[in-house]
Amino acid sequence: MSNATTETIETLLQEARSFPPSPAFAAQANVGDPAIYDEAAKDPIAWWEGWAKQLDWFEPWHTACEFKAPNAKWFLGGKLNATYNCVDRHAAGARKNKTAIIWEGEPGDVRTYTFAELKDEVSRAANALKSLGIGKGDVVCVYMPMVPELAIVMLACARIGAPHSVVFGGFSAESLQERTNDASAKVIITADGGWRRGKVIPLKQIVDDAMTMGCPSVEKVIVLDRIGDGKANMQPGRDVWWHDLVPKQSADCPCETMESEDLLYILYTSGSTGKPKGIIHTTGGYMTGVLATSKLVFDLKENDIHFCTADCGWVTGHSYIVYGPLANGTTVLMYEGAPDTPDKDRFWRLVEKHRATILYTAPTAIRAFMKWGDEYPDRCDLSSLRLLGSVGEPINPEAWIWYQQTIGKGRCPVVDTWWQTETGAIMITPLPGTTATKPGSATRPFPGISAAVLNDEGQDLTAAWQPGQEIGGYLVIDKPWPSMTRGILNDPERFAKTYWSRFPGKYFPGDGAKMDADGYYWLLGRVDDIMLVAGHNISTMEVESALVDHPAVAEAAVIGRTHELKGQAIAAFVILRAGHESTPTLVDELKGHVAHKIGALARPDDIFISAELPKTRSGKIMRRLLRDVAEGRALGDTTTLADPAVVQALKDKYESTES
Ligand code: 6R9
Repeated sequence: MSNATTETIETLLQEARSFPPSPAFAAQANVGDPAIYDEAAKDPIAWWEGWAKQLDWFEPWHTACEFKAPNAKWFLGGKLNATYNCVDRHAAGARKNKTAIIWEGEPGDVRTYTFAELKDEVSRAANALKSLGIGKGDVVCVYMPMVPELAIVMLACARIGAPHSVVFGGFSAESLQERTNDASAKVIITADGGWRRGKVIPLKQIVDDAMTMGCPSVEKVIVLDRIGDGKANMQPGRDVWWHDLVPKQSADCPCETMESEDLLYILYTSGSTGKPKGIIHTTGGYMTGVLATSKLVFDLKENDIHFCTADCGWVTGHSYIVYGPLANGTTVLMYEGAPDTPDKDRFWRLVEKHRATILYTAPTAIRAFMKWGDEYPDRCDLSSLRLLGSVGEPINPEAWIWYQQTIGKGRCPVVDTWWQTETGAIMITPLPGTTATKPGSATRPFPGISAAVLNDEGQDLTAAWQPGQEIGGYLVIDKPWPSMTRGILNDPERFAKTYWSRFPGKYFPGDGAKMDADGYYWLLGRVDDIMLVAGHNISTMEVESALVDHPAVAEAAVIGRTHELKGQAIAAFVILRAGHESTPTLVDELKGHVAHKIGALARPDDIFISAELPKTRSGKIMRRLLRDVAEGRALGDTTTLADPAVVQALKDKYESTES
C-alpha cells in the first residue's frame, strides 16, 4: 500500500448508486436520526455505558474503561452473567413463553424452545458439566453440528463461568487437537455426527482421532445422539452420552457471578503465520457490544425472527445467533445444513416457513444464489423479510444489488457489516433507518466506534479529509471499544505485534480501506490482497467486482502474481455462469470489461476459467493458494480448505493450459 495516494485512489471503483432508507422503514426504525453519531462521538465511553446499563448487572461497575494499548478493560468492578442476560431475565418476565430458538435440521426436523424452556435446558446442561467437575475457569471445547444443543452448551458454559472454545465442525482432527491443547480444554462436547448435504459428518470419529493423537488435558467426552444409529464408539470411563447425563440433572442451576473482565470464550481464527490465534473475549464489554449492535444494526423489534445463516463455529454465530439477539430477547432461527439440500431454495423455504424477518448471510452465499438463478427465491414467499445483512468479506456491488432486488424486492435495507473475530461486534455498518447505503460500501463506523484511514507512514488521512475528496490506505480503530478482544490466549506478544505494532497505539485489523467523497468507508479486503501493478495500487476486490459485473461471470478471484516488469501482474480465476462457454473471445471480452470499468491499468494479464475455486470451510477464497498456482510454486498449506482436491486440480489444469 505504499502508493496509496489520491492518484491511485482515483482509479478505484466509482459506485454512484445510493439508497436512502425508505420513509416507511425510517418511520419505524430504532434509529431514524443521524444525530446519534455525534452524540456517541462526543463521549464514546458514556455512550457505551448507556448500553451497558441495558444489561442486568449483579453489581455495578466503578470504572467504565481503562486503556493502555494494547490492553483494555471495561466496566471494572461490575459483576454479571452472560446467560442471565440472554435467558434468565427474559424467562423471568414477559418473554417467558416467547420462542427463543426455532431450529430446523437438514433432514427437516424442527424444534423450538421458549425462553423458559431454554433456561431449563441450559441449567441441566450446566449441572451436567458441574457433575463432571467443570467449574469457573475450566475450558470446554465444543465440536458440534448446528443443533440447538450447541447454543445450549455455550450458554451452559457461560452460566457456570467455564469459557467455551467452539471449534467449527468442519475442522479436521489435527486442527481440533491443536485447538484443544492450546486451550487445555478439560472436556470435549460433540455429537455422533451432523447432517451436511444428506451425508453424515462423523464428528465423534474425528474427536476419537484427535484424542488418539493426544489431548492430554481432556478428561471426558460428552456425545450427543444426533444421528440416532447408535454407532458411536464409546470409550468406557471417558465417553458419556448426553442423554445419559443431561436429562436427569436438575433444572435449577444458579448463574455464577462473573467479573466484567472474566473470560467468556475463546475462538480460534487463522493467522498469517499458520498457527491459529485463540482470540479471547471477556464478559461485560463483549455483551455490551453485541447487545447494542444487534439492536441498532438489525433494528431488532419484539416480533422479529432473526435468521443468521452462520455456523456457531464462527464469530458471527457467537455474536449474532447466540449472545446479541438473545440478550435482546429476540427469537432466532438456526439451521443445521447446506443451502442446496434438498434443493437450491432451502434458505428461501426456511424464510417462508418460519416467517424470518431478518436474514444475515455472506457474499459468497449470495454469489452462489445468483449463479443458481432467480427461480429458487422467486418460487418462495419472502414477504416476511424486512432487513438483509451481509458479512464476512467485501460484497461486490452486483451481488449487493441482486440481494437487494431479488431477495429484498427493493423493500428491505441491506446492511453490509464489517467486523472481525477480534472486534467481537460489528464495527462499520449502515444504521438501516438513517444511513443511505451504497452497494459495496459498509458506510460508517457504528456510533461509539472511532476509525481512521492511515497512509504508509501512519499519517491520519481522515483527519485532513474534506468532502469531495477520496483517500485510501490502512484501516485502523483508534479508540478502545467494549467488545474488543482482550488478546490471544497464551500469547500477549503475538497480540501486540499482530495488531498494535504497525501503527503504535492503534488497532490495525489488517484491512485496507478507502473513504469516498461522501465520507463513506469502502473495505478493500486484506492488505495482503492489494496488488501493486506498475506502481499502482489495485484491490483484488475491485477487479473481482468488475468481473462479476459481466453477465457471463458467476464468481471471480483475483491475485497479484510476480511480474518482472510491472512488479505484479493481475491474474483472475473466473467461474462462468451456466450457459456460458470458455472461449478466447470471451477471455478478451472480460479483460476489456475490467479495463472499461476501472481503467487500463487494471486490465488482467491472465484470465483463467475454472469450475471451482479453493475455499476455506467458512467460504473464504484462499488467494494465497491461487498465487501459488499462478506463480507455478508448490502449493502451500491446504489443510484449512473445504476440499484440497479443488486447488490441486486447478493447478494441474493451469499448468497444462500454459504449456
Ligand atoms: C465477521 C468475520 C474478518 C475479516 C476482516 C475482513 C473480512 C468481514 C467484511 C469483511 C469487507 C465486510 N470482512 N466482513 N470485509 N466487508 N462486510 O467475518 O470475522 O472471520 O474474523 O473475518 O473478514 O477482511 O478482517 P472473521
